[in-house]
Amino acid sequence: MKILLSTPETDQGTYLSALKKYCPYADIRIWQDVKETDWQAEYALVWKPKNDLFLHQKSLVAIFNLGAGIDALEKLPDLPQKVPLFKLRDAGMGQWMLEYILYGLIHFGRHFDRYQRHQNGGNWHPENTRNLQEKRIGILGLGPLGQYVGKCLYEMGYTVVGWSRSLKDDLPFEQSTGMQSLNGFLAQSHFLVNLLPANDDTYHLLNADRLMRLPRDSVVISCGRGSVFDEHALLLQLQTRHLRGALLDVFEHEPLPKGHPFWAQQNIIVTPHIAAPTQADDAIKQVLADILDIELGGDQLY
Ligand code: OXD
Repeated sequence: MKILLSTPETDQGTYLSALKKYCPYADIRIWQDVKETDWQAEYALVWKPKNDLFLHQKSLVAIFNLGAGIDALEKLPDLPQKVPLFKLRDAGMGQWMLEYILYGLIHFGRHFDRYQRHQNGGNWHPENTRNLQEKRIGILGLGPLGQYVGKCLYEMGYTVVGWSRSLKDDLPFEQSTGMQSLNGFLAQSHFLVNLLPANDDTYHLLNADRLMRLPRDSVVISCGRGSVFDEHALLLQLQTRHLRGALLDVFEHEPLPKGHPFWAQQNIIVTPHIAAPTQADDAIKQVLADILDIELGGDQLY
């Protein structure tokens, strides 16, 4: 089996070790090291690869995106359209995402933002705190990560409502489905968690009008893709304190440019796209299970 690995922006060594561990007999190459023009891989495992990979590799049976979001890959002009593309589903990222979101819930929900300010002023000032479980957590996007996080929060006793374009089976929490229900869903979300991917349908989905629908004092936690928000509209809602605060991990342009007003906005916490890093071991196990499925003639293509 011939496997090509290309993750130029991340440590390829950890993926390579995991591949060698779980698939010791495969012919595994890193894209930069492929010198023979006739060496053609069957499977390409990639994260933000260079476009030229697809100009030279013409025998691919499947492409595996080593992340959940395929937006960067889809922008490459020579990405073959007929080769099946797989993406990571959970592969160990769900737990990381859950922890990130819990941090945002607790930071704002238990008033740690205010206690920080009180401490700066030397003030001993207990805040009036309501049970966090009475607030509604709206999960925007019910892909594998949204479903995982929603189920965990629900099982922990939180009130969860999920929104997606189509109804998902077997979820224990309430769901809102389709564009016609979006405004109603937003109006009930005291915490809005963005787990939507970047595509034409989600671009600036949360514009000024929709952000206004969120209840006063609500909190935004964004860890899907940043282009889902109109960032100017989000900033305005935070400046005017219609929104209480935001924990933002993803942005329309990354890295977030120096001088972007989000950096200095006091009720925003900026993190550099670290909510749920790909876990090399889990990712490779998922990819190899999918390859086995293909080789056995399975039809579970994603
Ligand atoms: C992903 C990401 O898509 O890390 O997996 O953003």
